[in-house]
Amino acid sequence: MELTKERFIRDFKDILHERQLIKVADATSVELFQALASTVRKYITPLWLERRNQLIEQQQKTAYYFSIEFLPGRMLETNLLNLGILDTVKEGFAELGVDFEDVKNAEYDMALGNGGLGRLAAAFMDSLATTGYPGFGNGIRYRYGLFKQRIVDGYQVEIPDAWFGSLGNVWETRKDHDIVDVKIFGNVSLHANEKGRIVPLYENSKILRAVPYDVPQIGFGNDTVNNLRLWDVEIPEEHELDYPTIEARRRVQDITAILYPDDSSYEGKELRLIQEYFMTSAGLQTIIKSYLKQGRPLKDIHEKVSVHINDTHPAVAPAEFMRLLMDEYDLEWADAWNATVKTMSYTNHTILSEALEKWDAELFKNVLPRVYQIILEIDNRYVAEMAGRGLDPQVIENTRIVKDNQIHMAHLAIIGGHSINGVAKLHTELLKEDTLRDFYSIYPEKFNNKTNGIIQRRWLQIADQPLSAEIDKLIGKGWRSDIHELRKLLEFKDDPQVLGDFYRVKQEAKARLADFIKESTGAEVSTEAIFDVQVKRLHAYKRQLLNLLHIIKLYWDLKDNPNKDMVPRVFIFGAKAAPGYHFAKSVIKLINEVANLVNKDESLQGKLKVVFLENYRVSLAELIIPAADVSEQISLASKEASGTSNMKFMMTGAITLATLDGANIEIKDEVGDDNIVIFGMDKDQVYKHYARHDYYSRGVYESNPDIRRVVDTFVNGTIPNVREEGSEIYEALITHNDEYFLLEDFHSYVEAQEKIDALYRDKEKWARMSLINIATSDKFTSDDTIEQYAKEIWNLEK
Ligand code: 26Q
Repeated sequence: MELTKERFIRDFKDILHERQLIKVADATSVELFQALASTVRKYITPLWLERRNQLIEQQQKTAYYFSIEFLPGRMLETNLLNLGILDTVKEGFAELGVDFEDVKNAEYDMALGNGGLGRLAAAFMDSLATTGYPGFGNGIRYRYGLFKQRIVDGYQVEIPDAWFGSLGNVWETRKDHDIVDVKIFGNVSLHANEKGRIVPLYENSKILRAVPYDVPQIGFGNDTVNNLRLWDVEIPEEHELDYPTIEARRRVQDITAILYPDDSSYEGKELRLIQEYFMTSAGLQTIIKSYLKQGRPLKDIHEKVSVHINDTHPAVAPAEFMRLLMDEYDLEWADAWNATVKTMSYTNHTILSEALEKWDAELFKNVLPRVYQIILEIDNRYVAEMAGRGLDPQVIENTRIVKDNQIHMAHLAIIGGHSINGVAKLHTELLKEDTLRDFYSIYPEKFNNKTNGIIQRRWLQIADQPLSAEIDKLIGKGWRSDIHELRKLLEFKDDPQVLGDFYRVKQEAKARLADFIKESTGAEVSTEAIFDVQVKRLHAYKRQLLNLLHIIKLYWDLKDNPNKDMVPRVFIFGAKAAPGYHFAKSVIKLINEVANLVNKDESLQGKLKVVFLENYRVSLAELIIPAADVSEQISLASKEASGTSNMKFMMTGAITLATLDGANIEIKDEVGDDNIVIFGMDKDQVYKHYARHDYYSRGVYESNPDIRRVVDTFVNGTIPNVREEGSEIYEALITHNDEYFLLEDFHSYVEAQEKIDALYRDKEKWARMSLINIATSDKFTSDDTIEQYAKEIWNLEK
């Protein structure tokens, strides 16, 4: 949009005076933020309305992205950038004497997600608007987002995240006219109505009110505004007698109270099922209503609507859609099923078996009696159809939805939809060959890959402005709207001047992070050191512990030989552990105590520092990632579906130290073998161990004195205050046979780290690698990922 500085200043002052009754000079940064956000909203409103009208008029096919998590982080700067008014606002603020950074930092992260899956959903919202496709999000307006993490005595402490606090969420708009009801519990019996149709009769069910709050999603430079719809729950006034106690009312409010803080693990909790159904049913109901306004037949709804199921959390969608089409809108089974399968599509985000959602049939039936009946019917018809095709009975049994008294949500999503995709090449291959092999044999045409992506605007333009400015100087600003122009940087890969400038920009980012580290932890770190970073959720398969084993090895090396020739290293961690994940919490404690041990030890001459930054979140990532020299992507091969932080590090010029897992493989394909450091077993070697059952970690431990020395450190009193945690970790590695093969990959990892040390000594060579990483990172823009979803899965037009 067009905006002059003068006009902005006037609008901003008006709103500040009107809303806060205060002058600029007296306002706090929170008040300034609120006023600025309100100003932005004012600018968005006409575009938002126009978009709505345009979509209604043109009757374009629309995709709805159903996700139990959305993790946008802060939205102010992205909104300004996408509207094309970021520079104007900054200039205006300079004139008003307001520090833009302070105001920006006053915004709370919107953290309605755990990690990769939620962050990807938020990225897709931005990319849908940016590419101009009609694509809307559908999720839950949690009152508490992902917990805030504090570290106390080295332990993780969780604090509730009351993210919209007392001020409310400035970006949202409540939409009373789109309120719908959602029914749960009770009994259902089937009766014939006057037309002879079988209809369900509900008794004693509970009725919930679903209230939508819409958050605008602004496209970059195209004045397009899409919608992220988040549902809140209320008690319908006309049913208030059903909730006669404070306890009963609270149970309703609980439905949207908190985001489950588990990542990659599943627990069969009733409340979680209600959350999933609540947002799915509410979303589908409004979708059908708005489709019907077009005056087209419901049985053709798939021509105008796509519903995407982000992991299995909304996978009740096919069954609920069937229920709505048949029970509420009188469609016959065959028409309803045809429309359902053509409407639904599903993304799988993990092959870890503990993450696959399976609901206990009794629990499911109790919460969703009618949907349960429909699932049984879908399952029966599936079995009959497959038997009719002469399919191997074992394959049918493996793939059916209801078995062993459990409902397999992934199976429902695959059978009830037309597309299933993985999130990186390797991941999709593993789904086809292994996890979902039987389904692949039945429906090969449903399987496809969509490698994840990231929003380059947030990670390069916003998070790394100095680097962006440097790039502008070399290749102009075209890359800011066409990321593929980044490849032009390759022309400069042998230009010592350019490489020197890139090196300097990285050092500046490191200096900013070093200041923050000093401020938040007290640790002093030198920017001459290699900044070696691992930030992501804490999980055994991601192997933060392998990183720690290497740190302990370096500690002993330096103790043995204080003059060891090594480039100083700062190991930086950021990670939240699921509150009930004991092992992960022990690893956090150990990292912190190793930090205490090494950071204070003068004999190490500052060559080794360890920093754990608390409360890792999107806004902290924006500070940390541009400052990394080394990106640790060290999951056991086959376990990390894709990873997305790996892409962010690459884009801001870190060198990836990685296993051949997830999207690391595709990063390697882009940068070439010389510009990445790969180590460890590949997926075939891992699978061989599984097949042969021949891994014996105690054997590795006993026959390798260096490994023994490192592992023994956990239990011999070297690390202070870790008696319990140390022995737990020791047990996991030695007694419980080291589930993620840390000891097997240890030597290869140490060698890779030595290679990093050697490479870093040649500054020019390092800077060249860094430049090549940046130049080829265009491959991972989520704008392209969304183009692929839109064309290949959803069949959208612009
Ligand atoms: C399920 C049931 C009950 C409670 C919680 C959950 C739950 C919640 C979140 C299960 C899984 C998740 C999150 C999974 C996730 O983030 N997976 C990551 O997805 C990224 C985007 O595709 C990939 O890059 C990562 O590799 C993958 O780990």
